[in-house]
Amino acid sequence: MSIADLLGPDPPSNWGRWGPDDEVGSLNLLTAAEVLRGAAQVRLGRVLTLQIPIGAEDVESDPVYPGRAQAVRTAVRDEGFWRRGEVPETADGHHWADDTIAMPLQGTTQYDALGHVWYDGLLWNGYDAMTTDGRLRKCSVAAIAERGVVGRGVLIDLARHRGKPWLERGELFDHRDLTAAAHDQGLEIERRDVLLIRTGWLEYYRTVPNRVFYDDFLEPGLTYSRALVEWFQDREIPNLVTDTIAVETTFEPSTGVQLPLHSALMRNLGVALTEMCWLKDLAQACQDQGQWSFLYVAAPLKVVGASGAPVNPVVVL
Ligand code: UVW
Repeated sequence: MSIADLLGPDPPSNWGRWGPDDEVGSLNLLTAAEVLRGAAQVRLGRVLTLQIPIGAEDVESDPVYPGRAQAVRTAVRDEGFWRRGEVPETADGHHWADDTIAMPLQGTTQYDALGHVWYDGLLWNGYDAMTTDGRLRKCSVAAIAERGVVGRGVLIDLARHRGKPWLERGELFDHRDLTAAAHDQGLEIERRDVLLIRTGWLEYYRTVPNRVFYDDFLEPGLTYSRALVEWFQDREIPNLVTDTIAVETTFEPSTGVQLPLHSALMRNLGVALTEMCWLKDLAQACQDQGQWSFLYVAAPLKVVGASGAPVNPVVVL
């Protein structure tokens, strides 16, 4: 089955809602009033960062979607260059360290650009898919980066709700589970909340060898139903943030369609997707504080024309 068949001829859509030139979609919902609503959640002034490290030495590799390369950071200047006589001594004795990095822009915690996925030759807001040829001339990640993302964030801890350290391979949940988990946590998911969901999947990643993690790769997560997409549209969720590599379960179980929510939420509703966030420490902090809402602040790197870019989101409790 094709993705167009799965989503149907009249899928829930926000195309045109913010005009014909819009490139940031549902992030338009994060108005100044939403920024203030986010700031009003701050009680302790406690700051947490959600990016996973690039090139961590205590894991076998950085998590990436199968087929993507690892980040390679290379020192191009350090003390070794001078000690080995590979570079001339400076007149003033000043030494330094410099690096380069080569990596997929989706190879760590990152925002997908709204132009990252499409079907039927059209991307978000009806732009022609050929606007992606060579570089994204519409809906690149730079549009999200220029705007920034600030609002009230809420964390739904699905792993905690299900009484396990992490969800299992391919384990599914939907909007009803999110509501039930929020209820458990004494939290109400409000209109225009930035929605963070913890599955524990990156924590699982750190406990097993890569060959086990990537064998028959199938992430846990949300999966497509029209009711789920309507729930996102009704609640005007501007941004979905998870601790999995690709936000949703890898294949829709009844059709085998790969990552349909990328299209249903991002292409059709303009919901920004943020992947591979480290949510364990945030979950612990929220539990300790008995408060699951906070100020959420993020801006990916301004990579012109790119389909996504690394980000280190900041949460303030
Ligand atoms: C894919 O597009 C496969 O995944 P992601 O959204 O992680 O970039």
